[in-house]
Amino acid sequence: MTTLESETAETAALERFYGDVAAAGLQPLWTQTRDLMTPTPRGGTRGHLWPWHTLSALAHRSGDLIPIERGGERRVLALANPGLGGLPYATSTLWAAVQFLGPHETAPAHRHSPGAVRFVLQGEGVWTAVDGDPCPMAPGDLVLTPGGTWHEHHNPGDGTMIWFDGLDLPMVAALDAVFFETREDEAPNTAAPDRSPGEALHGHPGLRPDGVPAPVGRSPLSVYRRAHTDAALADLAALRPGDASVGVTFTDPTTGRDVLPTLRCRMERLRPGARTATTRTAGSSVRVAFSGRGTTTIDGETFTWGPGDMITVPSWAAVDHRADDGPADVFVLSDAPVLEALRLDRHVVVDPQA
Ligand code: GTQ
Ligand code: FE2
Repeated sequence: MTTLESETAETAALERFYGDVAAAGLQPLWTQTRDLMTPTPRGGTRGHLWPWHTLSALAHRSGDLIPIERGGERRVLALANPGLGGLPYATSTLWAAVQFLGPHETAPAHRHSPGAVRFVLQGEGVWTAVDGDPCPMAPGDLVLTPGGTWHEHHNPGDGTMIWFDGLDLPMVAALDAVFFETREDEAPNTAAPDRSPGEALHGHPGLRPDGVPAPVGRSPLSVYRRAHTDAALADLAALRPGDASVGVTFTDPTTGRDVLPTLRCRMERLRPGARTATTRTAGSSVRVAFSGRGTTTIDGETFTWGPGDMITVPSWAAVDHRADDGPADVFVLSDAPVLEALRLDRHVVVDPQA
């Protein structure tokens, strides 16, 4: 055989081999190592901003056009990250959405294995029953509906409400562990309580009530009030006048751990005029501006935000924040508890606070 003939034979053998490998339902690692074993995380999730004026306008239009019925269950518009190929996911691990509840409406009772948190943006007088515990909702409040808890949303009043929904759905779906069921016995759509029985029992810092076993595997507190978050941040900011930002993490009062096994909820207060340190964190997050205005830089791209705007931060992106004129409060949802449980958590400071 000439050299040319042997090369041709080898090429033909290789082609047959790759064809047989594919036909056998196999793929060689050696052709794709660089895409799979990236030096640092390289998912599809992009830094992106959804402005409040768009979210709120479309949420209101959904209220005019779309009834809440069984099957649809919820009037929810999900943030679809432009890097995730049309999936209704804000990041590769987090579901984020705006939910609209109109006057005298009830979103029917259901439960599911994915866990959820709600952070209220606009409206009043709405309440969510969490395993029967009626939790009032007002702007800045956080309401938990952990995986497996029955929940229904009630709006007995004449106004509308919009809140932010955060779920671990992409993670639970990746694990093929999504379960969902409905129930037909919602509570009557009566006025919201001033506070939930769960709050009366478990909402006093550092005090565990006698004779009340906490529910197993989830926080007995289903609503966290804005007044408490605000006071905690004000006290923290007063103690740390030099810091560009202070933050608190919402926790289960019985364990001190994150509110859900999969989701971390935080509130950050940015001091005007100072930039936070530029950092990279493994795991993704969604930031919901609550009050004030500012800018966030994600891998060199600057996003300017105000109240109600939502921003996705991809894993390992270099990110920093700055409030503009006055202080700014930002609610942050992340998958950090999962990375920590799996010992995948990493955090570096790229550039210290300026
Ligand atoms: O309010 O129960 O954004 O079940 C997605 C799924 C909200 C809810 C969402 C849900 C809900
Ligand atoms: Fe739900």
